Parts: sequence; C-alpha cells; structure tokens
Amino acid sequence: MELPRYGRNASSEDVAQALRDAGCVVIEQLVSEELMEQVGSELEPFIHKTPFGLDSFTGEKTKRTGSLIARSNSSHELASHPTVVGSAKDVICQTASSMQIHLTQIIDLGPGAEAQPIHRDQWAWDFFPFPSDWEVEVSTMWALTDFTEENGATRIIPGSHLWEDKLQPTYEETVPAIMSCGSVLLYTGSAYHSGGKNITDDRRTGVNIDYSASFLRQEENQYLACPPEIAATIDSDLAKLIGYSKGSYALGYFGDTQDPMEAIETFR
Ligand SMILES: O=C(O)CCC(=O)C(=O)O
Ligand SMILES: [Fe+2]
Repeated sequence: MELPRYGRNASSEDVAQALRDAGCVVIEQLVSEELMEQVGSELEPFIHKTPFGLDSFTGEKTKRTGSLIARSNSSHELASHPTVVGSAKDVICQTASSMQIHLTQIIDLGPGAEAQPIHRDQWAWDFFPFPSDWEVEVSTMWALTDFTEENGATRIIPGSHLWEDKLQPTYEETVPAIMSCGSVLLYTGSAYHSGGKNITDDRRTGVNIDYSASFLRQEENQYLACPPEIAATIDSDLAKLIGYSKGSYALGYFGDTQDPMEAIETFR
C-alpha cells in the first residue's frame, strides 16, 4: 500500500478517511515555510540546551524538546490547525467523546542518528491491547526541515494499523515519509513506524504534536508544561485542547467539581 498524499486544500473528512484506510497520510505544504522558520527560531534556544536521548528509542544523537505551547506562540497554529484537529477528532471520536493534546515535541535528529526501533505510539499506554477498531491516538510530524530518506524522514508502514499487536516489522517493510518543509505526516497510534537514520551532515527537525482520547493519560504533562498562568495567555480553545476542559463527564475537574477553565480565569 502507498502512503496517501493530499494537497493543502484537503478536507478533514478526506484526511480522516485516509487515516482509516492506510493509518497514515501526508498533507503537502499545509503551512508556509515562513511559519515553520518562525517556530524553529522561537524554539532554537531550547533545542540548543536539550540533551541527547539516552537509548535507542529516544536516540543518542536525537534531541527531544517539549513544552511547545508555552515556549513557541507560532507553534499554536500547528497544534490547532483545523484540518489536523478536525481529522484527528473525526478518527478518535468514533469511540471517545472528546480528544486532547497528548504531547508536543521537537524531534531533532542529528547527523549520524540511527533509525529508531519500529513501534506503535499507542504502546505508550503500557501496551494496553486496544480493540483493533479503536483509534485512540493520532500523531503528527510537521516537517521543519525537508524530510528526505537520507536525513531520516519518519519511516511508516501504510496499512499496518490493521496488523496484529506487538509485532517487530523490519526496516525494509517501512517507507520514508519524504516531504518538504511545511508539510505534515499524520498517523494513527496503531500504525507501525519509526524515526529514520540520518546519514547526512545536517539536522532533520520535525514538530511532533500528538492527539489522544481524553480518557487516557497525556504523555506530556500539560499542566506542568503549560501551567494556568501561562494557559491564561493563550487562545481558550487551545487551552481546552491541551487539557483545560473536562473529558467525558467529569474527567479532570478540580476543587468542588469545577471546570479547569475556571483555574485559568483567575489569571486573566
Ligand atoms: O522522529 C521520528 O521521525 C519519529 C519519532 C517517533 O516515532 C517517536 O518518537 O515516537
Ligand atoms: Fe512514534
């Protein structure tokens, strides 16, 4: 199966359908290179200070820089892009009643970075065996640099979202998500994929923003990454999306069953 590709005018329904059919899809040049450059320049000081990963999964020549919502105003446009949020919601809310941001992270593969082990992102939840017709997560990787096979473009197996769980596919079964700056790869938490191998002298930088069913614990703790006094300065819909809203009936309340947005209002 080929990796489906759409242009920037794709509807969120088309993108959601591609996610259901193939488990992954690229939208070419969904945002401008200027926006990506702005995101990069806001985050570069933080990337610079980020240590390399400690193992083959986090990558010994890879930097992972988080807290994007608090650290980069320009990243908000990516996190709340209507085509992305609309399609992720379409897929996740087939089974869940609401969706949240799960993590925000720059993934910067340095020269010589090895390929990451192939995995499903939904294994983050302790390898819980989700029913095969549930999609609890949609991940996105925005290209901040061009993504090439040589610099370690994300490797993905279209159609593998329907495969058995806990498999160990080979590198040869994956295809590189080659895409230019401003494009985005979306994939379900059930799609087998990995970071590629960077054999160039340049960095491969992507903006990884994931969405998940709001009944699941977020991988990046949004209330520490973006505490109420900072959340008060951002758009209300984005604040709700990172977790300042109740999931399902009462998940995430505080005090006397108050809505999390009330915690923000005191700082406005
Ligand atoms: O760096 C990449 O292209 C993918 C990274 C990834 O899949 C992960 O960290 O879960
Ligand atoms: Fe992953």
